[in-house]
Amino acid sequence: MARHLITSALPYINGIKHLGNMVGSMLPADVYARYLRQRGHEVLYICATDEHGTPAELAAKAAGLPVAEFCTRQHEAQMAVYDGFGIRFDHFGRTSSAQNVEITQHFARRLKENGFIEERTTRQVYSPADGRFLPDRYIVGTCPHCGYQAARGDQCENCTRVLDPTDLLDARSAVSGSTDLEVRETKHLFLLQSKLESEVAAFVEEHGKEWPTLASSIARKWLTEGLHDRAITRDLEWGVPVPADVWPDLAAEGKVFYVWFDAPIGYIGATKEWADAAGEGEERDWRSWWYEAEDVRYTEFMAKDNVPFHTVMFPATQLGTREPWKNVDYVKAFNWLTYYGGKFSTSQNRGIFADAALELLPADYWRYFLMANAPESDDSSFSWELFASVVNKDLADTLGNFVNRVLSFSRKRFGEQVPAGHAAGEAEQRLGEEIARLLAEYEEHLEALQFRKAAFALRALWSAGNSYLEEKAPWLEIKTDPEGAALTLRTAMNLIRLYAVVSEPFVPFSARTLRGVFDFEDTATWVTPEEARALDAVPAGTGFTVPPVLFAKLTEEDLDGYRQRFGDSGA
Ligand code: B3M
Ligand code: ZN
Repeated sequence: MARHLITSALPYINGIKHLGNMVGSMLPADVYARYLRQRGHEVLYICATDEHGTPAELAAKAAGLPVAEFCTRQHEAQMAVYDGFGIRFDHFGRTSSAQNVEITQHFARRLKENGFIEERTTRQVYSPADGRFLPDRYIVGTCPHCGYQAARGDQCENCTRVLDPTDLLDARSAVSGSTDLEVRETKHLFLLQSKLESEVAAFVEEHGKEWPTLASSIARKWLTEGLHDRAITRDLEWGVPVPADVWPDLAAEGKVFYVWFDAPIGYIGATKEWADAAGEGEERDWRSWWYEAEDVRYTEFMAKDNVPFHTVMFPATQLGTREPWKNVDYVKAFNWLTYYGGKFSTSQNRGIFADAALELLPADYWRYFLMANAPESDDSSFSWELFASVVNKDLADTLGNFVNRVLSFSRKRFGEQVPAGHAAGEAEQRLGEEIARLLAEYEEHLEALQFRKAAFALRALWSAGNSYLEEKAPWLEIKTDPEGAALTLRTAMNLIRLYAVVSEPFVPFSARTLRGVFDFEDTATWVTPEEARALDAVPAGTGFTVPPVLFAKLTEEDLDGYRQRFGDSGA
């Protein structure tokens, strides 16, 4: 059996992520990791905060905090939210860790030794008042196209045109506001991706066949446009320093690596953090997951804008070391989740952020809705109306109500133990076949990382229980054939136990509640279609309790409140 390495794109440190970020990275990764663990695979799910770059420095400045302090706080805050969502990382690290600094510098050294990094002279804006070179984003001014006064040197936020700092009118430093700016020569390191182009193309050719079209087409498009050499250093205070033993001049000038150079290496860095955090007597070998790791299957999760970096730039970086680093095997990419068809926007208070979502409703509501509507083959749109209908129908009616109806009725008529009744008959036989078939489908979709289809199959499993109950109608059976009613309820309770086990990847909190319903030692981590067919794992006589309502229905009033608070259009 292969060992599974799973990573989700590293969330940027500058703020709490919104639901669109969750559904394109951490959430599906967690569903997949949970599923594989339940199937008995060895899984390592690694993530981290992506902490370097100008946005981090600027956000820290805006918060009035030293950048290291800002990142520490934000890292904790993000971790708490992911925990609330039930995201079970094996480790949630930081790209600013000592481990990542060490490995990033190692990569740079190897790339230099192999002739893939070169020092080049470039011309860049220097601010004497700040005593430093300014990255493009640190220069603000008036957009020459639309007149927007706070345009940044790389792009105008208002008209979205890409700019060069020298295009700006009344250019000034974002750090000090000084308008005394000059253009000076400076040196930067360039990654010679052009030299690695054919190797990367061969890599994409070989592995991309298996990827979803979204990922492979973006990778191919980038390759067709040609791999250009790329500056991989910046003039920032916060970042992985250029190693002084190799580039003493650049190190003395305080150059650091570009955030997209050290961020993917951060997957490896965070794995080393995980190993270094091992407890007494615990064996954790980070290298075995990344170096000469032929038995490892590596799956990455990300939104589509991150695909070029993961399928082209990071593989180029890894290949250029001439060391046997583990490359990605499968790239699961996602389109955008929109809010009523528009972009999520923090500044315009539109859309839902992960912390606010959890204040509103428990994690399982979001997890199930988001995965059942994941933007896999196309963008998908969030609306409160759709959300409420999914929660009310699938979660409250189909799963929640089934559980409560069965358990409450049985308790009322037969007491607090699973009733005995007749042996299974023809209806139970048919139900068993149906359940086995749906479960096989569910497994198949999860194996293929088809999350919408998997959620659909899971809902069909829940629905099958409802149909069976309607068909047998134990509330009528009880009048004429109490033993028959007992059989129906016993069978329905076995369905509840099956749901408890197999729903975990999507709704782990509710699954745990369901597991607690029956007073029996349930050591199964999964139920296969063959095992499910008999529906007799929970024997008659087993004690049970009726849990509180699993999912509350959302009312029109609730929706009005949400729409008011979060806005109700993408405009
Ligand atoms: N932090 C991009 C983003 O937040 C970036 C991903 C890094 S993955 C190595 O969208
Ligand atoms: Zn503009």
